[in-house]
Amino acid sequence: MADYVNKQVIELKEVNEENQNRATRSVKAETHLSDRRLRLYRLAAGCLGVLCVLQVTLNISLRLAFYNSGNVTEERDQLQTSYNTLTEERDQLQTSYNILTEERDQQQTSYNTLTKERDQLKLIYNILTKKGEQLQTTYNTLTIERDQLQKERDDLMRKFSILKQTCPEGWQKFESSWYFLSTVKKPWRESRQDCLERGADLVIANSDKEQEFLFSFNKRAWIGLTDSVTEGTWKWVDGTPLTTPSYWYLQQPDNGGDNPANRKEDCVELNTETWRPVKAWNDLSCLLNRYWICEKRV
Ligand SMILES: [Ca+2]
Ligand SMILES: [Ca+2]
Repeated sequence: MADYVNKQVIELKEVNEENQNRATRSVKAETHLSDRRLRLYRLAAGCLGVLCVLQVTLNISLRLAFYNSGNVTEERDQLQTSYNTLTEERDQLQTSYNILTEERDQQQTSYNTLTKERDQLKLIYNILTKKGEQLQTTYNTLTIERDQLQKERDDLMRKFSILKQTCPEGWQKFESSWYFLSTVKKPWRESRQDCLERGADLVIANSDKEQEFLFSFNKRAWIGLTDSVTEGTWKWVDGTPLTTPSYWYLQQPDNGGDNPANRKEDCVELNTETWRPVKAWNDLSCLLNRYWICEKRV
């Protein structure tokens, strides 16, 4: 570019020198021309020089514009390339963003569905747990009722079995036992021995009804109660202590009272002098002879 400008300047100088030479030659050749014409020539030469300067300036400007235009185009192309690259990357990013957004929405939908299913399962679990507890309670209740029914059935079967059995001769049946009233009188120990030989023992009164039944024999008879081991501690012949109910007569047991003739009283008879069945026991000397009542549970 600089070379081109220098070249143009040189050409301009050459043109000016040529014009000056021509003017000199014209002055020499035409010295006779008038001053007016000389001034016209000089004016024309000056104009021509100005035109040459303008042309050179125009050429330089055009070259500069062209050169600049070339740089701009290259930069524009680079910018266009960068723009295209960025646009392509932006589109790829947009596509990735859209895919990720769609996947996120799908994950969110799956999460919501799983959460809903979990809540439903939890609700079902709670309902089943409650029903299980109710069933357990019902089962426990039914188990208790079943055990009670089995016990009642066993009792009924036992009573039915007793009812089917026939009393041996001389025995009487009352509820779940057989009873034997002796026809002779003996001391308490011999009386008990007789019962044992019959596969029974002296009677044990467990209830008002049984006591009333024994009283109905209307005999002064031994029962299976004694304090012969420890005075004042009454025990049945099966070893159980006397608890309620007890059916002592008035002021009994008295172990003979203050009368030494009564001796020690460690065995119990039924007193038929009273009119109250549940107030009929009297302690008496075991050596005295009395009827006796045997009892055999069946
Ligand atoms: Ca006594
Ligand atoms: Ca007495």
